[in-house]
Amino acid sequence: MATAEPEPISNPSNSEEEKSEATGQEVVLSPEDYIKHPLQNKWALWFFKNDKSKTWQANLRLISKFDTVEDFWALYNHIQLSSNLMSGCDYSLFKDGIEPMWEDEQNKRGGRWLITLSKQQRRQDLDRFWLETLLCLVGEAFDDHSEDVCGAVVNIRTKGDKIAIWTTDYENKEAVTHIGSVYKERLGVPAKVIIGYQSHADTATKSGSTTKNKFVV
Ligand code: MGP
Repeated sequence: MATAEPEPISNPSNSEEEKSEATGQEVVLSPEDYIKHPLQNKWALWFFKNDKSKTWQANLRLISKFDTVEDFWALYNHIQLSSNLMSGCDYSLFKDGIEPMWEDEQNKRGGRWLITLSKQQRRQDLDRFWLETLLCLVGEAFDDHSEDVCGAVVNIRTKGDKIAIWTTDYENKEAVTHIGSVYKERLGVPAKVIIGYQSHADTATKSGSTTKNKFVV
């Protein structure tokens, strides 16, 4: 990963020497002190703003990409909280190379674990659920099944906000159910509250207001 690559160091102890400004004495820096902490994947954050004069795809904008812990926090701290966005807006965080849309090759056979929030939950839960979702992604929280994760989306909507984790293949039952149960636990959703997984194919072709669940946890 380019940003995490250390400069070549001639020092055999793999540490760097630097003069302390205060004392003028040499201080030894270990790589921990000057290398940003690499993430397993590179991620891209996208923003959607509902402008009805444009197509859905034209309303989607890439904000920026990061692949270190430090750059994740720099970006997170720089942008608005989800609860401050206007209704109709989305944030999406996807692995670099996957576009946050059903049509992407990595999404078209996939689906999403959907968390639907009540209007009151915008104040109570939205921002902390979204941050926890981001941490599940960048921290690869789903063990080997993290490979199936494509990204996550938060939709800010007057009728009730939504947060979802998108995975690559709804037929990968083991991966999908593992991701769902870990995600539910990480959010602290009570056991009696059921969350559902729907395929994008069903969501994209739904006729009524609900899409049938392929899995629940
Ligand atoms: P939405 O933004 O996911 O949910 O989809 P919203 O606004 O709560 O609406 P609801 O239908 O779920 O109640 C709204 C609309 O945006 C969809 O009906 C599509 O027209 C369009 N849209 C959403 N997504 C995620 C995609 C996508 O991946 N590809 C394309 N082409 N259109 C999409």
